[in-house]
Amino acid sequence: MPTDANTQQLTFPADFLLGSATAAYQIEGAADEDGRGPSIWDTYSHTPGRTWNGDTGDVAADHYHRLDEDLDLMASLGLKAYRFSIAWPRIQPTGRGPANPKGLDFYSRLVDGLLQRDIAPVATLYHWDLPQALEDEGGWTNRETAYAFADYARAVGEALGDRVAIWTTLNEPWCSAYLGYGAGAHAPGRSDGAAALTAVHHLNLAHGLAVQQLRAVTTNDPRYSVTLNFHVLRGEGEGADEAVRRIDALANRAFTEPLLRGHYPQDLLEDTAAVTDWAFVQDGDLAQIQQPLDLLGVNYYATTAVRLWDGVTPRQNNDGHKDMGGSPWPGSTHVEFVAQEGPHTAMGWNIDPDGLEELLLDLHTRFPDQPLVITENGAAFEDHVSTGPDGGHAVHDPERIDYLHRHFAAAHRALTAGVDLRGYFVWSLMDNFEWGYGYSKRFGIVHVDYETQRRTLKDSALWYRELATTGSIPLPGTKVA
Ligand code: IFM
Repeated sequence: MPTDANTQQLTFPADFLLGSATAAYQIEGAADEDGRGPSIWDTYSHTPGRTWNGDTGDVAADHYHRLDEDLDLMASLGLKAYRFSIAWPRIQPTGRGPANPKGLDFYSRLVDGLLQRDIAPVATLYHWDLPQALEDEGGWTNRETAYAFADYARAVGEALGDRVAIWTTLNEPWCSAYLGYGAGAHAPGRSDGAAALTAVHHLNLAHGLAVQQLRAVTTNDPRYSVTLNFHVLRGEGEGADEAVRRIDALANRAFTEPLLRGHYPQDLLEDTAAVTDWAFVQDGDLAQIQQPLDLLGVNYYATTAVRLWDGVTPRQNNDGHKDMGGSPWPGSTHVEFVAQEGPHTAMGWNIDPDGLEELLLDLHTRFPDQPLVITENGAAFEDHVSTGPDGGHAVHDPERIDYLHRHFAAAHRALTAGVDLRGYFVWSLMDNFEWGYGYSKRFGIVHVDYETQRRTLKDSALWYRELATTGSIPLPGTKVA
């Protein structure tokens, strides 16, 4: 039973989007089929030592070949919306040039299949799989990549812009920039703080340009959004406020301020002055970046504890990301990331539903007119498949149900307090390639047997089906099977 379970019925509004999310490279497989070009994640995952066990997304959950089966699965769970990402290298194998009809056709079939099942299509244009050819020209450190992204957005908008309900330009640009170019923990695996900050700006610019291109070609009056992975910070010790301020600037305000307010925070520019002079920000860029957004996507999993490092004791680096030697925090070696007490998921991330409520309330206070949507929340745990006497399979995952229950209740509290929250997408629909952790971490509410590709509904999927179909968080003890 959830540890702080509500005993009162908590119901979401009738039009609240109860959905689930995935990303192209994590589930599709079919890495070199139908004209798809290589992405930075193909290169990175095929480089020895980069991912757990040398795992790659070559096959993943084979979703590319199991589209209809997976669509039926979503319908069987009663999902109101499905958040997926489009693989840029399927559409433009080298990141430029004419759109590949077979690539577009796959996503067109996906969107049609969702609409046929009354599931709202929520499309993300970029969930980290940059065409390798663009990386060869500098990737996100090259300003031209932002313009190439705008062209790609237009091509996808022209093909799907009569049917997609919500467009999201970027997923977690923090990860693309800092983990990809600063920490080396994500593709393309670079460890250069100046490159990371340059990437931050070019990703922000790409977002603004893409929104404008989409608006110019879509015909069904969709909503536009971007998804950020906010860092909810807990300061510790002397200088806690300074540690929090500094990491908040890098992690959160480096995106919210330009995207929603049209400027970079002065303290961010000053904190990173020894790393870069920000000369890559050109006149007029911020006006391009600040586009009105219908929804701000919020990804939340855990909180982050920080304190100023004393420079003597070994520096703690528990920031929740695979340590590949580089730092995702340019100019911040005097801040350390402290381990937190309490329960953790299989990722080693602490479980703190209050952090989600705080985040939603804080965003609502800072951006009162900005509707929000939780575009990712979920947890990895050690799952085991059991076989019943009738040969049927099951995965009993009470910890995941507990995690989801408590986070949904936290979101409901925020909603009740007046936050304009429009939906909640569970990460993830199915087990998938967890980036540097390969297939060692399972976030799905649907279990995937990677040998056979058999899908098994975990108990959490049955629990979520009850929530999605009734609109109410199942009361503890509710029979959902
Ligand atoms: O799997 C990822 C996803 O691709 C982006 N957000 C966090 C998830 C869990 O790490």
